[in-house]
Amino acid sequence: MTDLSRRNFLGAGGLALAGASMISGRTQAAGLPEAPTMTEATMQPPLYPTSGPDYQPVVTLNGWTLPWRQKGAWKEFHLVAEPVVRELAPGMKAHLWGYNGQSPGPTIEAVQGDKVRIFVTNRLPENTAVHWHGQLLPNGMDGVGGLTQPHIPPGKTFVYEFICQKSGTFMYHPHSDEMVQMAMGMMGFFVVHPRDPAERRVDRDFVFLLNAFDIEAGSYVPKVNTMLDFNLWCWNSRVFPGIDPLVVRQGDKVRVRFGNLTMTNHPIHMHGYDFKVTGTDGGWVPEGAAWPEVSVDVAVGQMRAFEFVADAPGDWAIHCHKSHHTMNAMGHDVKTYIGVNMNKTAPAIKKVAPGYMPMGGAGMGEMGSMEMPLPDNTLPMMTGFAQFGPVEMGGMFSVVKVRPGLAADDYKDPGWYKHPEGTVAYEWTGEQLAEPARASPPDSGVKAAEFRAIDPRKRPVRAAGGHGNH
Ligand SMILES: [Cu+2]
Repeated sequence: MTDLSRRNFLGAGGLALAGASMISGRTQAAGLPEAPTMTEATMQPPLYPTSGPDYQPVVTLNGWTLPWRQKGAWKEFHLVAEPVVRELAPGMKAHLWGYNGQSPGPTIEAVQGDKVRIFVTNRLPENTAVHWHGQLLPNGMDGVGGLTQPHIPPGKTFVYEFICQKSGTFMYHPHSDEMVQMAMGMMGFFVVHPRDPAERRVDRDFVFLLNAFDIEAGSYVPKVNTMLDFNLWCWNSRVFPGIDPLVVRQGDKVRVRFGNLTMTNHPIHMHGYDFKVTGTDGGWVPEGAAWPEVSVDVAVGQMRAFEFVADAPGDWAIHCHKSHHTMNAMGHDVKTYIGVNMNKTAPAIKKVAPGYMPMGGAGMGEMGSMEMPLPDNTLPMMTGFAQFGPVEMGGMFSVVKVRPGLAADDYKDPGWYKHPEGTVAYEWTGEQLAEPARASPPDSGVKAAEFRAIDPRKRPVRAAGGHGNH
């Protein structure tokens, strides 16, 4: 495709596509809209509409919005299902399946009442089909292979046509060899904006999908039959510290939307604010009924949206509150060594397992600052550094960075928050403090200093009657 015809195509999508150079075109058979592709894993600028009703576009964490072509009354999109390489965070790439060069696929944005025509080309080695999760549409457009349509064979293109009947938050994903294709990363976000741009208007609107992979240390391809014990908990197929910050101008009205295509629920918790849950699977929550929360649980297959006014500047953590979901692969299958003196044990283990590193005799926090030898293409389980030291996180964790005076479309990482003097927790160096009152614990027969991870049933048997607790 020539530069000129590409410009014509992008004209439908918008001038604001500053990252256009990163979108490489593909020549399609006559009549098909271009299927742009993206390989950059960083968040692309919002794609403003240049035709049709106005709206405030969303930004996709570590992702992008699929440009479309207006053809008569129809907005035409082109998805290509294909194998992709996705960097999960610097230091690890995964061999996945996705759409248009990436997992997840691009976000689709439309307006309530839009007629959308979505071409889906299958470049996978097996059949696929796309389900438009949450959309109200004719049964035959619902994308359930075998049930509502024939599966799309490799090499073929199918067309989906429907009217976006209501605004809200939706997803798309395969309904054909579904477990394998979702375990391989096939999914995308779908946002339908209200017809009236003043309705539910916000200044910044962030979207991401929750997804999970099970990739063994040192390997690239997810295990596709894992049911629960995934080891990489992702937002848009990225893990901390690879997940973009949510950059916000102080005073902005902000919406965060997410959909859950993992196999478990995720209580998403944001620090520093309470927020209102304004959107669920079925649509918008009436304003008077929106619940105040600081965490919102999102079940398997659900979508949620919450909103807040960003009045408090700072670097506010946002994360899943299941603590093993803020850890990367190496955090799984680690034995508990609290209280164990590894100085004695480690040399013995090192003899049989060279390169072995003792973990966590005093908790695992020390892991956050350690450079431990890892297999290639493997992320540390706890990682990331900020201005005060190691963050000791991984997985589903990012930072909402609220700053005064940003430009309306400035999503660049502003660096770490400069705290006003006297507003950071500090070490006490004054006079010795009196001992605080404390509860006296029941006697378990072990002194606190000797708490360790041993099975009490395996302790030597005491002589009968020899224990004060009886
Ligand atoms: Cu979680």
